[in-house]
Amino acid sequence: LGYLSSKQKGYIHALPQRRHSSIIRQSSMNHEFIDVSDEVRCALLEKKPIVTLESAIITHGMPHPTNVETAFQVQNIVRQNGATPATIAIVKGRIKVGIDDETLLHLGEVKENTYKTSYRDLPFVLSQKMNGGTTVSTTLAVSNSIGVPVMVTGGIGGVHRGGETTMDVSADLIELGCTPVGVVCSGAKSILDIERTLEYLETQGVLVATFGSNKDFPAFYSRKSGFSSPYNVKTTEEAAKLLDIMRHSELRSGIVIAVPVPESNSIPSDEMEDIIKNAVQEANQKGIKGKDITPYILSHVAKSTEGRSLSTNVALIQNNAAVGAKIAVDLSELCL
Ligand code: PSU
Ligand code: MN
Repeated sequence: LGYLSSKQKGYIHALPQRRHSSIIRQSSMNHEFIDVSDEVRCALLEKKPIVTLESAIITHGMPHPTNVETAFQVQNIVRQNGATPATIAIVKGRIKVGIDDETLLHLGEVKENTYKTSYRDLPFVLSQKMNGGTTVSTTLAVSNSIGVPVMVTGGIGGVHRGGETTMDVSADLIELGCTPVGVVCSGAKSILDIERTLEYLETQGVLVATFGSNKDFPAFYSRKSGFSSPYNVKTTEEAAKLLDIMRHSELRSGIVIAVPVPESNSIPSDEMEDIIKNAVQEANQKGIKGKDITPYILSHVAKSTEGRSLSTNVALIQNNAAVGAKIAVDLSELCL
């Protein structure tokens, strides 16, 4: 502020505390489109720790009935660890924050007319009054709109293999770049180009930290990807401190807290590599494109590993829910 006159400086300091400044482009949604459940509303009013959860993993990421079983377990794990779960999904064109059990069962069972809703899909799904499973990108925007800085998922989308020519880069990375929310995940699947995904996150201003002392950015099924995270956080308190700074400094971008899958549930990366190569090749041969690629490869991998990848997927998201809830609790106890 050195170039301003003292009068101008005085004026700046007299400005009211700025929230969601128009200078910074943050993803945020008008509350008119959002219905908040009673449980989540109470938690918000009482400033209790809350964790938001995405729902594309329920509608498109996992087969039935594992998807609904896992979704219920994850909500309970968040509660057991002292936070309120807020599963975000779209029901008949309304964005729901916190969904009741019946709705969750329905979304997990009936796949027709249920859209995998990434950020760009929102106007369509809302205007057609459809149901939608929200990807990380959409869930981030909604989470920020209601002021919840912690979100939990299994894995984030990323730069796809061959993305340097196809330009298939998940909207998750773009939203992370303009939404100050911490995403607790197990890194990104090695169906993606992890090296370029990390580069892209750096460009977007997204801090990436592996949880624990392992340098590697985790590769979802495997604890190691062969690529280092720029940072580590050893405890949930340390992670909470990052999110606290993110909020109070009014940064534009989010943070990725990458939690390696528990050792006993991990699948070594060399074992996954062949399976993934086949899946990517088959997707290319069949001409699978765009938003259908991730779900296609996920189900192919689940079949090739005879369900082992699915139980790994369940284990890691359960673990992420516990870590995410603890971070939310620690964050609520911090005041800067
Ligand atoms: N990775 C997974 N499981 C998932 C997804 C990613 O291991 O279910 C879902 C998430 O909802 C993520 C989305 O936000 O896929 C990314 O899709 P795309 O690559 O089309 O952006
Ligand atoms: Mn894509």
